[in-house]
Amino acid sequence: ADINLQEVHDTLVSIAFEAGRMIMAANTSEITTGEKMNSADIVTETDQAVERLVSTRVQTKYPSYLFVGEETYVAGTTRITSAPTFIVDPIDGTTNFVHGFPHACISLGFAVDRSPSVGVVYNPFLDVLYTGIRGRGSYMQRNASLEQGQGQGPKQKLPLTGSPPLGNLSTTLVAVEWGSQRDGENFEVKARTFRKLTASQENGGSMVHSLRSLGSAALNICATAAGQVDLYWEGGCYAWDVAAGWCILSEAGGKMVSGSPPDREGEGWDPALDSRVYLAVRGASSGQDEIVREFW
Ligand code: LIP
Repeated sequence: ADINLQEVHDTLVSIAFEAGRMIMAANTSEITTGEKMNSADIVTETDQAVERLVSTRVQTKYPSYLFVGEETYVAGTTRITSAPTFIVDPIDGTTNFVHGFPHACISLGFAVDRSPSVGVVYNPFLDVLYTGIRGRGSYMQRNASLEQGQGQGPKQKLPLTGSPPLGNLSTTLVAVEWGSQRDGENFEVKARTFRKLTASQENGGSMVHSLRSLGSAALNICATAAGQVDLYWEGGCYAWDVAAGWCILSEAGGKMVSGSPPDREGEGWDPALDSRVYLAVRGASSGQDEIVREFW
């Protein structure tokens, strides 16, 4: 049967606003946190409640589509198949949420044939909405939850500013994250990568303009799609961190490379098999492949 991506998009946008109200209603002084892998890997009751809300809403409307969510994912069991699948992070940026740093979002992705086909990323703290539909472009909107004529911003097509050439790595602003894994080879890869990016060229580095670490994978990808940063690299994302943003980024002419060194590009990933390393590059008339090569 034909899948109506516009309808899925509209449904996800209204769920995102509802989830956003739930996140904003949570009293940060009363947040109870739990730990997953370690003390830097936080989950709150709000993450779980928002995921229940989203899964109930989408499964009521689309009972035949699959649902994968961060809080109900089972390592080694949950797979992304070619079936139409909602891929959801109820709060991306949980650490920010817990600390009251206003940079967290709800990330609602929808994949068909493992290809990110709809993306809705909503930051309720700033009331900024990012959306994308495969083949139909991606957009950013401020004051998104307000009514038209009551202060709602226009839908701005992404990327926000034209795309000047990317140049080389040394002229880029790069978003990175430490993530929650703080030991073993994964930690070493991150530390080495950050050092290499920031060290002067005499010290064997690329000396990029700077690094930014804002605490939400999905918002980092959206910032890349918007052209506010040139690149975003992370050595430990899951499907729900990237699914929605991936669609928004590709529709903005950007590129997502997964694997290190890049083992595949574009479509078709498996959270159980991937190295979970992702490099997002903003849209540009040229130079994306060169930047990817230079990065690795
Ligand atoms: C987290 C991101 C964070 C990233 C982690 C993780 P959570 O998601 O927001 O920026 O570094 O890898 O994905 O746990 O807040 O949903």
